[in-house]
Amino acid sequence: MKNNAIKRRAVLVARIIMVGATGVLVASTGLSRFANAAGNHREYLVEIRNLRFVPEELEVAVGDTIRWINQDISPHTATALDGEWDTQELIQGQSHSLVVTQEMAGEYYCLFHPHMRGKIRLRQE
Ligand SMILES: [Cu+2]
Repeated sequence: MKNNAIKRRAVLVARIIMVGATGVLVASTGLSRFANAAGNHREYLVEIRNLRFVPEELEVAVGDTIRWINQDISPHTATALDGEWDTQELIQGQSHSLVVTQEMAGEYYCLFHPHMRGKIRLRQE
């Protein structure tokens, strides 16, 4: 009886951990923005999937961080149209973070798929 209760609790704890992990997963793929540990600056997530940047447009402030993660089988980059900044090649599951600078405002694309476009807007804070 006592053993069963302990076992049940262990299963329950395992379930909670799993739900927790799933929650994090949903949060990281479902939200484009979340506060980072550093405080004021935010971190934004752009997923690259089905040959698109999701979301396509971001409004961010200088000092925020954008993380691009490639969910596609094919490799991609996020690269400024003028080549001023670049995530380098990201294979499936890989991500790369950049701290937003004034110069990053504007359109960017994927070096391998030039029709893939994203846009960064700067928010004045
Ligand atoms: Cu691409």
